[in-house]
Amino acid sequence: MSDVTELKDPRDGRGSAAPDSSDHGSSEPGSSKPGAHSLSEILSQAQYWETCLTELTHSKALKEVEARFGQSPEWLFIGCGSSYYVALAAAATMKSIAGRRALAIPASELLLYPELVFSATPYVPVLISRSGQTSEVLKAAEILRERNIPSLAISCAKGQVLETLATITVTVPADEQSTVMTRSFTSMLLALQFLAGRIPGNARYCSDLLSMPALVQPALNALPDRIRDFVATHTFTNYVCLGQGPFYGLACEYGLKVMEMSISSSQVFHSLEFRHGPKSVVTPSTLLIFLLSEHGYDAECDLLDEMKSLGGTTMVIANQANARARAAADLLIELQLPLPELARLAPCVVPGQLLALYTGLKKGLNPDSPRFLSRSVILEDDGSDKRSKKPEPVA
Ligand code: F1P
Repeated sequence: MSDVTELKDPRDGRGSAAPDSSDHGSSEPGSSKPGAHSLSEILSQAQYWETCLTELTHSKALKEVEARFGQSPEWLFIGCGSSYYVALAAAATMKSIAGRRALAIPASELLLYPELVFSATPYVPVLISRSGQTSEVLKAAEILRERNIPSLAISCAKGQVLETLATITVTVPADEQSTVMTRSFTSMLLALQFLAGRIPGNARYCSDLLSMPALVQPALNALPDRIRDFVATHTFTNYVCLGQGPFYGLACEYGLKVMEMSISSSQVFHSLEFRHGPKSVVTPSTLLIFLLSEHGYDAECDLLDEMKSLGGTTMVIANQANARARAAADLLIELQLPLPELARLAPCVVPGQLLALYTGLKKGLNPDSPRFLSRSVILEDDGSDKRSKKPEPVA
């Protein structure tokens, strides 16, 4: 039996959630112009975040989650693809904000190496899936049920099988028409961060999250034109995405967006790991993307300087850049939010989404619907993905 809480869609009673995207090189939502859906979904995020967090504040099911799972010392975040990267960032938040042990795993790890995953301590499994349909996540949910381990699910689609397998399901209304996850990624992450704030009764963190969407909107408005111009004037052969701590999961999401939306080659590292061998790939046609943290700011700036001196092209995402970061960045995105680091993870994802979108468009692709991909991976009994699309030419 699953207790489902469904949050309201921001479009209800407020007209279209998507701002006019025509100024940013694409068309109105609903048109078939390449990338139109993704662009509108990316640009609508702050509005979705606001609605999602406001609804969560009053959510009955969130209270039930707190009552049922709030004392648990250990949390296990589980997902596939982008949802696994949500899991990585959510686990980092749960550790820092709620002081609980937390781990993130791809669902396949639980299926193939359960002995490495199951712990003797009671823990809460959190099953993350936009579609609520992904075979590996459903299989993981079944295994948890067989072991009588109560679970929490978070999804963007209601009425899916995942709901019937999880003990409590929170549904966030941030689904997309596009294949690729953008606002569902950031909205599910925010919902889990809000939960991490509620568990220890950290009212300050919850209120920081609630204030973030309105504070960040002006910075987000400026992004599409800047990133589109950067993409138009540069050509890259490969992309390297770097982040530490809670930013590592975001760097993984940057790498995946670039692969999916622009069919480009990308790699992801914990920032300082990049010196230990991978830096040999740096050329001017390598875009090195630095998600600068506050914790590691100086050490990450040392790396940024070093990679710039090796001839790499750099994109830097920071809350506030100092003169050093400014000098070493070919493209600098500053959010300038008066909020702590863990309340600003969701907006840090947006530059990567736009970079991937505009790169795909420049290559003549349709980032809404990348080749070979479907919105979720549903495996047949023989383990194959029968919905995998046939090859299409790449520019
Ligand atoms: C989502 C996902 C996506 C990915 C791909 C396949 O699964 O893994 O991250 O872009 O299209 O599906 P889910 O969140 O629905 O389980």
